[in-house]
Amino acid sequence: MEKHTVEELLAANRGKDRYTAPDYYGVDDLLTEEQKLVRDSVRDWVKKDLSPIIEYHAQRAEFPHHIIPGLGAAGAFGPQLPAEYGCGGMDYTTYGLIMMELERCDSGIRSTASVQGSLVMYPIFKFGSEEQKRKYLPKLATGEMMGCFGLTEPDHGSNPGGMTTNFSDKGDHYLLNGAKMWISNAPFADIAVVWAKNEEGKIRGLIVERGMEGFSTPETHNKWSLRASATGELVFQDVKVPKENLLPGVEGLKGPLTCLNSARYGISWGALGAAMDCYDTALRYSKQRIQFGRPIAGFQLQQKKLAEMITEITKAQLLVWRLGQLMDAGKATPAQISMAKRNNVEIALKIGREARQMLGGMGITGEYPIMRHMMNLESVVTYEGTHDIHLLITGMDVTGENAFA
Ligand code: TGC
Ligand code: FAD
Repeated sequence: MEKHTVEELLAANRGKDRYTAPDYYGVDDLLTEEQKLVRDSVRDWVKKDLSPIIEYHAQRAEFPHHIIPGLGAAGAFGPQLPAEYGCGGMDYTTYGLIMMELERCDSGIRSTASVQGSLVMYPIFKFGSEEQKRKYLPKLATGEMMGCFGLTEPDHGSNPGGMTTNFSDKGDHYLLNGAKMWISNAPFADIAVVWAKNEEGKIRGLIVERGMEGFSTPETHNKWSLRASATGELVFQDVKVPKENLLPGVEGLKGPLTCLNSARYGISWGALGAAMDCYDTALRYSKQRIQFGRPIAGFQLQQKKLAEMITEITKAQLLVWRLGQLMDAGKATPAQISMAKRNNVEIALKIGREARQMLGGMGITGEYPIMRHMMNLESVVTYEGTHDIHLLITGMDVTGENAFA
């Protein structure tokens, strides 16, 4: 693919994004003016600065580094965390709306934001010392510093409790050894929040900084999914981690899983955004595409697809709106979050596939976003707990029987 500058891409593609958000049940009326204001400003930023460049970067499998300050200014990094640490000070519904607008454009960009906000900033805020919060959070909020989250290992994905990455106490520092795999943002992150076992086998969180000797972040190539997001490994070979980099506030698997609640919540909104974009694209196309002398929107089979898509989107919008209320009230359970993540990613995948067919051959090209959404969603259905794992969490919640034990 021919190389282009950002300026060339913006000049060629600005104004082409004609997204109109579907809102069949007037869910907008349930939002506050402030929530709508933030949502609309992120939507405008996406149309102006992200949509024009995203396809190019996805095709080239390159993360668009130049957007980081824009994401920070749009409030995408830790909007739900307190303003006293330079964060957004907003509610969880607003956080969800921001993730929805980003993933409407591309799941990989939402990934970057949800890792930063929910998996790096959130654990530092929730489990970090006051010094750690003051040192890292303001810079992470603007994007001056970027982070990643290391939980998954080559041999421990769905079962993170089996992790083997470990650290030992060497008096004035810890010595960290092991490896993490499939880590979003790893290739460029300045810091990594890493979950590892201590000498007693207890899981703790450590903040590992780029540049520490023995720490490397090789990039994972040849992905057909999330191509605009950078994924990599975290390799630790006798890394000396200062003692002040241990997160003091939590011990055990509940540490990383608590962070996942926040990130999975954001994904439930985000995946819905991708579904809404697929529907909106297919609806517009169906009104313009003429076959057999009339717009394909007039054929009953195409109407069935669109009617079923908007029905699922409307149900999913109501689901996340209610979940946002529960999050803001501090009442959302992990199982409720699992249900929303699983449902909304599943409907997004199905809607993507149907929408792709409605565009016929054009649906497989980069002229339209649908195929990119479909491929991205194949990662989203797997990360942050697979489709199966979330089903088993719901199963355990309703029956009281633990299928993992
Ligand atoms: P189990 O024995 O059930 O629980 C261990 C401890 O954790 C507590 N707990 C939770 N706490 C907070 N939130 C939750 N959601 C929690 N779930 C469990 C639990 O109460 C217990 O606490 P305690 O005090 O008794 O010790 O754990 P298990 O080993 O049986 O595993 C349970 C299972 C399978 C549900 C869990 O491990 C799981 O969710 N597996 C999926 C792994 C996963 O989601 N990995 C995600 C990696 S990060 C990622 O994918 C980022 S992609 C980001 C992007 O690019 O956007
Ligand atoms: P496995 O756990 O090996 O699962 C394989 C299959 O077995 C799945 O279908 C699963 O549902 C099924 N399965 C497993 N256990 C059970 C069971 N008990 N019952 C029934 N079925 C079961 N991780 C991070 O820590 N940080 C990141 O930033 C991050 N980013 C990622 C980015 C991308 C693009 C991808 C693809 C992954 C990322 N991950 C990250 C890892 C992700 O969380 C894991 O891939 C995921 O948790 C699944 O683990 P696994 O791939 O090892 O699959």
